[in-house]
Amino acid sequence: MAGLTDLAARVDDAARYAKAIPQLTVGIPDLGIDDAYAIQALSVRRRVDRGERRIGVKMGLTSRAKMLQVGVDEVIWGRLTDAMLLEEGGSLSHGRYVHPRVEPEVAFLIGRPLAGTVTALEAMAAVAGVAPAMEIIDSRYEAFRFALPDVIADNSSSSGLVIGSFVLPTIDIGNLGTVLSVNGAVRQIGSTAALLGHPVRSLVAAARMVAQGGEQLNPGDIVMAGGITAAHPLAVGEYVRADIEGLGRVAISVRE
Ligand code: 0L1
Ligand code: MG
Repeated sequence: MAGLTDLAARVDDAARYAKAIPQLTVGIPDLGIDDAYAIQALSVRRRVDRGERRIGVKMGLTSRAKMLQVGVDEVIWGRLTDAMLLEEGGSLSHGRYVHPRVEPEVAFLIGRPLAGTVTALEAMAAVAGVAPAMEIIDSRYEAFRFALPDVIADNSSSSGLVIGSFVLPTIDIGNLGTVLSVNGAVRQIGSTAALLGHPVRSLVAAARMVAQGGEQLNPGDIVMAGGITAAHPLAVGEYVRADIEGLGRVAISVRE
């Protein structure tokens, strides 16, 4: 089997140059989850070595529907860097990605250190703000197909994020109606309850999983809580907007 460092370079290059690669598990069918997270960490370290700054984490497969789709009963996580931030109301270049998709999310802004096994109450007490958000996911694997270790190694498909205005976490975010529209037409509807019943459960999982990786959530970190609806495949010329009841809206356009 190729070394973990080589595999990290493979997924990092695929993301950097927007060139799809075969699934790692095709060549390495017994690639394990721990090795997959090690590849992810090494690939993000390459980005940090190029000058990117870590700004938080994304949680993935946080809805039962997505878990069933992939055949797992555990969420996954990935690392966010400043190079992935997209300006709210701005545009993204489709050509920078392999086959990008967008999904509406809730973003948490961490105000106090958080790690390990925590209750929902403790997790919310560490939150300084909540915001409407969208994640750009882009599998670096051909045809957007992967097994669980593949997607974990590929930074859990995370590629970009658009964050709206943070508000104080005083509103109940447990069941907020969410609409994803494209060029003014509704494409997806859902509720924040799709995120494990309540988005805070995603934050609880984030605290546990980063601690398993020897890390913690720090003040100023962003935690993307997961896709509220199915992801929408992006096309050039689209104007995509997510509206989350009571939280606000966030939008982006797609250029070549
Ligand atoms: O953010 C997500 O839930 C996506 C995680 C990876 C699966 C996918 O790329 O659809
Ligand atoms: Mg997501």
